[in-house]
Amino acid sequence: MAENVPVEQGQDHAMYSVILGFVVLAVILGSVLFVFSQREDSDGDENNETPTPTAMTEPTVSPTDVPDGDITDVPTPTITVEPTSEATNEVTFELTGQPYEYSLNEIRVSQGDLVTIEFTSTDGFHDFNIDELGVASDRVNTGNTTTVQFTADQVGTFNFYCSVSNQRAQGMEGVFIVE
Ligand SMILES: [Cu+2]
Repeated sequence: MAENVPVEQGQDHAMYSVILGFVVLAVILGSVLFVFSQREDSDGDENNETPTPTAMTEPTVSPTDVPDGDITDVPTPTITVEPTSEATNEVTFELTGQPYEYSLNEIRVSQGDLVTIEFTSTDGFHDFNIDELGVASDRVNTGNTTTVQFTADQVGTFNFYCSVSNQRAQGMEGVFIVE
């Protein structure tokens, strides 16, 4: 009779082992299936995402960089070459006026000169004008100076004169020659 107890216990152990085996198998199978399903999902996602950024990146970079570089490089050397402004010759005359004459009767320049007239009244109210060249200075009184600047763009002999009252008729004029 003493043998019955261990036999029943052994059968119980066997039953537990079988159940445990099924549970372990179920867990392993479930894990394997889960891993496979995860891989399929992740592979699908990667395949869908990969071509999209690649396709967008390549056309954006290539056309933007290449034309900008070509357009920028071409005009820059053209602008850098600028030795054309050397031709301007600047000449300055200091001129005074008094009743009824200027300190100079004749002023002579070359065509294209940039002319500056610094005109000072030493006595009375005077100005400096050349109608043909569009020159008309401010009127200045005794001790004051005014400056006019213009380009002698046309060849010829012109009169400069004072426009105050009848001072030109009284002799306040001169000759401005562009040659
Ligand atoms: Cu005058």
